[in-house]
Amino acid sequence: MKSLLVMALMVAFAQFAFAENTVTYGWEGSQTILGNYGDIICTIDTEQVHSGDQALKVVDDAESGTPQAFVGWVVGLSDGDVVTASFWRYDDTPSASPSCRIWGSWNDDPNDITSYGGSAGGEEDYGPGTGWDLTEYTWTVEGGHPGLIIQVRTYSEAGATVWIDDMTITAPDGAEIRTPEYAQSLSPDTWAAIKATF
Ligand SMILES: [Ca+2]
Ligand SMILES: [Ca+2]
Repeated sequence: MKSLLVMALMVAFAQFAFAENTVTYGWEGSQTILGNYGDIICTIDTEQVHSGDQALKVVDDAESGTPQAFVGWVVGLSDGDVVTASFWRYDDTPSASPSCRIWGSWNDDPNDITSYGGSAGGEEDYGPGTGWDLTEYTWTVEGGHPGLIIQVRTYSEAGATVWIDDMTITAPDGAEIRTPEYAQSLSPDTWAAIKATF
């Protein structure tokens, strides 16, 4: 009886110790992205939708390079923490551009999304390019970076277009998961100042 109690306590403690926080975002409101790097145009769109009525339309606006749309931002992380993110992506050009990947970069200031701490890597797979597919990647925090930015990277030329929908981000309890909705929680002045830095 006593050992059962101990086991129950151990299970309860394990659940507490590994508690996770999961947030989803489906672009059903008016917020598009948290920020960007390079020339990329993001709008709320209804042409291709995975679920609900809307998705994020991502248009590469750069002649070369890999512009990035920042769709998630996790702060309050410590080394060893694990963050998993996924989203559905749409492209209908198998083995050819346009295509996109889920990628990450480290962020070193929870008040500044432009604070770049280096690439955090991502999922190499471009997907089948036969419509909607789910792409996912898991990062383990290292190097003392307190934040992670989750990106859509496009690999194509100006005008190439993909769609993104139904993002899920899981992080340890205690970390704060910010989706594009986070922009609404800031005062208009603060958000205008952040946007002006891009
Ligand atoms: Ca949606
Ligand atoms: Ca493609």
